[in-house]
Amino acid sequence: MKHKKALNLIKDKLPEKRYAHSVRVAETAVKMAELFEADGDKCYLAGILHDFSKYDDLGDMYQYVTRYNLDPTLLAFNSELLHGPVAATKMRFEYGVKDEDIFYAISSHTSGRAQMLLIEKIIYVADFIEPDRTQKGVDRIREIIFEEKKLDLAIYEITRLTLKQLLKKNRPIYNRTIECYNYYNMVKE
Ligand code: DGI
Ligand code: FE
Ligand code: FE
Ligand code: FE
Repeated sequence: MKHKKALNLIKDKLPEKRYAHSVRVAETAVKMAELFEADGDKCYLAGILHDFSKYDDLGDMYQYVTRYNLDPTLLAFNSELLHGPVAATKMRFEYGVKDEDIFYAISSHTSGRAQMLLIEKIIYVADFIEPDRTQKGVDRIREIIFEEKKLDLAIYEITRLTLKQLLKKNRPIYNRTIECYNYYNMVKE
């Protein structure tokens, strides 16, 4: 898919603020692509599309999980966790975005997972550190990326912060979030 088409697609579908967030994630991902020698075009496209399904109807999302045999344990969660896998599936089967890297990058952007692909890692991090993000710990993650250039360490720290927040709020934890935490805890150095 061309960048222009992707931009138009989300401009029509997402509220203004979410559109602007998506553009910032794409631009952050392109910066990171230079640093970590990834394909900048793919990073941009995945960044633009990553929150495509953020406001899709929840019942509709559950139907995609069943129809496309996505991980059935997703059915225990709400749109927070479903919007990545559903957006990736829609892009692949309804919009002809065949690229595997982009599929995984969109699909895992919320939970992460063990052994992510390079572009998948970049989108996971870019979503957390795009310039308008102000959450606790974000400046340290920016430093880890842009000064120390340690991608796996950044993933570990992001997953750790996310888990801390979820536990504090008594939220259920998705298996892949924990698998991501454990895996990057091991490989972070
Ligand atoms: O879509 P965004 O707001 O840009 O960000 P996101 O897709 O990375 O995260 C959406 C939310 O999902 C965020 O508040 C954290 C939450 N989340 C991440 N992992 C888990 C989770 N929520 C639950 N319940 N369980 C998880 O494992
Ligand atoms: Fe998201
Ligand atoms: Fe995220
Ligand atoms: Fe996002």
